[in-house]
Order: sequence, then C-alpha cells, then structure tokens
Amino acid sequence: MSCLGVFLLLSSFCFFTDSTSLGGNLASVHHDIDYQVVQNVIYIVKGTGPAWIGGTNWRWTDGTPFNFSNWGIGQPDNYQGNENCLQISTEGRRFWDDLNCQTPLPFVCAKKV
Ligand SMILES: *[C@@H]1O[C@H](CO)[C@@H](O)[C@H](O)[C@H]1NC(C)=O
Ligand SMILES: [Ca+2]
Repeated sequence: MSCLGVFLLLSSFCFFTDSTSLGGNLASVHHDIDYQVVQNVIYIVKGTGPAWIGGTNWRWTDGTPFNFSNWGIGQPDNYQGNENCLQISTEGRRFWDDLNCQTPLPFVCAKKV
C-alpha cells in the first residue's frame, strides 16, 4: 500500500490505488482541484485510460454531496439499463461516464488524513 504522498500537499486526502486497505473509500470529487488530483493519480499509476471513482447511482460512496460533475456529452446514459458506476478518464476527452460496475478497471481510493 502506498499513499501517493505528493497529493497530500494538495488536499487533505491520501490517495491510493490498491485494495490492501487503509480503509477509505473510492475517491469522490467536489472541486476542480479534486478532479485534477484524481486525474494525476491515475496518470502516475497507470498512464492513461479509465479508472473507477466512487460514484454509484449519483451518490458518492463516502456519503458526501454529489455537487460537482464532469459528464461527457450524452452521459450518463445508463446504457442498456445497466450502468451504475462512475468511471473517470485521463484521455483526451476528459469525461465522466457511467459504466457497468462489473467492468474490470483500476480504481482510485481516498482517505481523509
Ligand atoms: C460540495 O460539497 C462539499 C462537501 O460539503 C464542499 O466541501 C464543496 O465545497 C462543495 N462543492 C461545490 C462545488 O459546491
Ligand atoms: Ca454510459
């Protein structure tokens, strides 16, 4: 387990991307700065591509208000009635999309410190 220490300088959260628990939750995003931090965590850990953060049915799994979003055009679309989890992407189009929760993706967790 490694807390990505550099990000502690930017926020009061420890971000990590493995499951050996620190406790914590999938990351929630409430500000542009959180959004940048989460994207940077993904970028450092895996380069580009999508990852899970902690939104499901448009709540944050940590219970905080869902008051910031960055949906892609036409999203969330709940495609085939089967998309209840939130992926964030570091790729060119920096969007959020709802996706089937069974899709295997890396994830970003956060713990308040
Ligand atoms: C959303 O709610 C959080 C937690 O209450 C708060 O810290 C944050 O400032 C709010 N964000 C916006 C964009 O209003
Ligand atoms: Ca979708």
